[in-house]
Amino acid sequence: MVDYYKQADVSPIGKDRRNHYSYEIGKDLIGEQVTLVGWVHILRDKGKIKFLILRDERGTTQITIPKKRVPEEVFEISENLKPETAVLVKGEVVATDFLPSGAEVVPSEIRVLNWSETIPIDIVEGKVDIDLDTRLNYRILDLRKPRVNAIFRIQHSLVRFAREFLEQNEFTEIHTPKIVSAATEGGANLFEIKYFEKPAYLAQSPQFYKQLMLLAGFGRVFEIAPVFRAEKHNTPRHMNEYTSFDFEMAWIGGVEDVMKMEEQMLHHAFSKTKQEASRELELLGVDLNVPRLPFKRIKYAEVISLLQDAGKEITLEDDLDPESERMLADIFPEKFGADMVFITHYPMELRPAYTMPSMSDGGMTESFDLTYKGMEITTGGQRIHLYDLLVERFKAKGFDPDRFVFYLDPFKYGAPPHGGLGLGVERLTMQLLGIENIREASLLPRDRDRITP
Ligand code: AMO
Repeated sequence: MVDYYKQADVSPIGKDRRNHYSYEIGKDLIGEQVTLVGWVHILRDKGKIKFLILRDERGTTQITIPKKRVPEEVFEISENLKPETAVLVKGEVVATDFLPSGAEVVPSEIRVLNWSETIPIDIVEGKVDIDLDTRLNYRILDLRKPRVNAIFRIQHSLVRFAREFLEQNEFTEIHTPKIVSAATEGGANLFEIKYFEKPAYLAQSPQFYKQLMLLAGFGRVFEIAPVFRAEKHNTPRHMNEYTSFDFEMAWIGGVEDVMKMEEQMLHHAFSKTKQEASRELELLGVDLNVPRLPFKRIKYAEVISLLQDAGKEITLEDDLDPESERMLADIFPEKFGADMVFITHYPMELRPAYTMPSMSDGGMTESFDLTYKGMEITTGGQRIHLYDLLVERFKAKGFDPDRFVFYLDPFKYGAPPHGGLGLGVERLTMQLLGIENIREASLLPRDRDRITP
């Protein structure tokens, strides 16, 4: 049998198992034997003593290797280590005054689990400033940086606790097709794909299917999945694939029920993330401000007036452009003392065909966007559940109802009043952490120029 380990000049983990993470090495473990695994983060060679900063998934700790106090072979191995070598370290935790943790590890054994070639980018942050494009080319290594990794642990926490909230509130998680036959959000940014003999598209949103699942008898549903937008331009807040966090609820009294559910969900997710991801937030220097309930609500028409007052040339017929959003990032905190603001009652022209027209505000809709520090992070609203009105609105938007029979037809059979929303997971993350470019909030971003790694 080939001994692959011998061939590669490395050792197997064998029976040894990690019994601590690096960040746990502190005063309370002094005198204990520990087994750690991870990567060589930094090596400082002071001749007769070497310092190895070991990095694992949760942090770093110092392994101090004094020639006099460690077995000869341990010192020898330490001379061959290079940044990013994967190692297993066994040793004793000893006290030190030189580290904030008050403890370090003196090894009795260092085992090389895998060698690393010289890395093309620095994992140790702050050493060399490289541009985002280069970082993304080496994204797998880039993600090893503790601060970059932390972004996704925080994202995980936000999604985890938002999901937890929905589960506590009778929502069922669903998985709908991403290969679809028609646009949901209008045709402009649709990716066409080759699907045997027929044209097909990548889903822009689970919109139709999440609604249809309410008609199928699920009272409340949610889905967290990729969606695809053929945005032509590279902007700091658009990608061509992003993670859409959608929910949809039946038997609502109005759009207010949807907004209430969202604000409570985000309040829960933010509060729990503040506790559960405190180390990651601290690493990024972010003091997470849990938004106060209820979030402020303001009508679109009033937002337009506020922008006009601030000197912006804009009318009710216009969508909010990036400049408007930047202005609102200042206006909202000043006026309302809040980061989270719902903008409601958008004009019918600016909303998709499935949006419920408003009965109180003529020409407007029962819809909303949620803005966070000025940027739109969510779109939602009450949907049309009345078949005739739905067909009328499809025609008014220039869509041929015959092409949407699969969606429209079920509305003939007692569709419940309902509404819901779509939240961009990366946008939520970037706004929360103060990240400038949405690509940094995506593990492997897809944009006009990038489909690798
Ligand atoms: P909308 O198209 O506004 O609404 O999208 C919902 C949310 O998704 C995020 N988002 C994006 N994030 C990154 N890159 C993009 N190109 C991008 N486009 C949108 C934003 C936005 O608020 N079906 C409706 C939702 C609904 O009504 O339920 C929809 O998709 O955060």
